[in-house]
Order: sequence, then C-alpha cells, then structure tokens
Amino acid sequence: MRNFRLYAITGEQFHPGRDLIEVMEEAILGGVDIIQLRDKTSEKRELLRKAKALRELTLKHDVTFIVNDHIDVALEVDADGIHLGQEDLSLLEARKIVGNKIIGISTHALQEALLAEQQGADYIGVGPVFPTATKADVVAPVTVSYVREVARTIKIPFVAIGGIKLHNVDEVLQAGATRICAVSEIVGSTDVKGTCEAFLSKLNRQG
Ligand code: TZP
Ligand code: MG
Repeated sequence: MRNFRLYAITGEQFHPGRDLIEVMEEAILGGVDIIQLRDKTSEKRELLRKAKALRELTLKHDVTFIVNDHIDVALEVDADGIHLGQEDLSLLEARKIVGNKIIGISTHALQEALLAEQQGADYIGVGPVFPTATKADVVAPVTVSYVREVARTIKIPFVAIGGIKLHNVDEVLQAGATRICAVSEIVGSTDVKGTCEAFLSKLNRQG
C-alpha cells in the first residue's frame, strides 16, 4: 500500500450541523492520506450512501479510502480496503473475500500485532494509546510503551490511534510512531484543515 502519515476516521457526532463530505474534504485539503468511514449507527442503506459519497471524494483527491467493519459496503463502492477489529471477521476469512484490497487490523497487544503481520495484514492499528471517549467498549489504554514495542518489532506499517491530540502527539512520535490516526481532534475541530496541517508539520519534523 501507498505510504501514509496522517489517517482520519469519520466521527459525525463531533461535527453536528456540518456535512460529512464537507468536513472530510477539509481534512483532505489539510493533507490526510487516508480516510476511513466508521459509522456504528447508520442502517446499511444510509451507510452505503455515505460510502459512495466518500468514494467519489477520495477518488477526486487521490486519497485512500477504507471502510470499517462492512466488507459488503467496501466491495460495493470499490473502496481501497477495509478495517477490522479483533472481534470482526478474521483476517484470513476477509482476505478470501477482498483479494488484494488493503486490510487493516486493530491490535492492542504485541501478540495480536505479530499474528496480524504473519497473516498478511497490510497495516495495523495500535491503540488506544490514550483514554478515548470516541469508541464504545474500548479496551484500557495501551500507552506509548506498546507503541515502542511495535516500532521495535513489527515490519508492516502501523498507525497509532486513540486519544491522540495535537498536545500529546509528540510523545507518540517519540515512542517511534511515524503514522497517526485521530478522530475527535480532527473532525471535531473548528479548523479541520489547520489541525491536519499542524499534525503533519509535527510528523514531518520527526522525519
Ligand atoms: N480505535 C481505537 S481508539 C479509537 C478507535 C476507532 C477511537 C479514536 O478516537 P479519538 O477521538 O481520536 O480518540
Ligand atoms: Mg470493527
């Protein structure tokens, strides 16, 4: 998969009254490399409508598009990939269905990271690094020590996620992360583009 640094996930609850596509376009203009549609509440039909609109947007800007959880939706709109958690369809099952599309796997411990790598994940999520209210039933924060462990051990791309803000991202970068994912800090910002630019300038400073 293409190199990436800044990964934004949708979170419509953080921008009431603002249109999803408008907010995500601002994030793209701010420099995000990947957009993930994550929506735990919409019915399938509504989800498909959002996925189609985001597919159109990401194609227009040449940005990677990932769908969380819903392989059928990802296939239907020809997304670039899917993202799965530890409780979702297994990576091996998913691979049979999506062929060479990108598969990202959430991990919370080195064992999970190693297994995902061994089974052919294209990238892994590493988190939640810090406490977050964005995800329901989230596991306890893995802290930057897990980021450090993954940076030392894992060869495939990994992206740090969970409670990452402009004010604490330096700590994550110092632990060895070179890719960052954020939800509330980006889409809940009054200046989405500026927030992405600020993340990127920190990421670029780091190397
Ligand atoms: N997976 C692990 S933490 C998380 C997800 C989807 C939510 C991150 O959201 P935020 O607002 O950046 O803490
Ligand atoms: Mg999931």
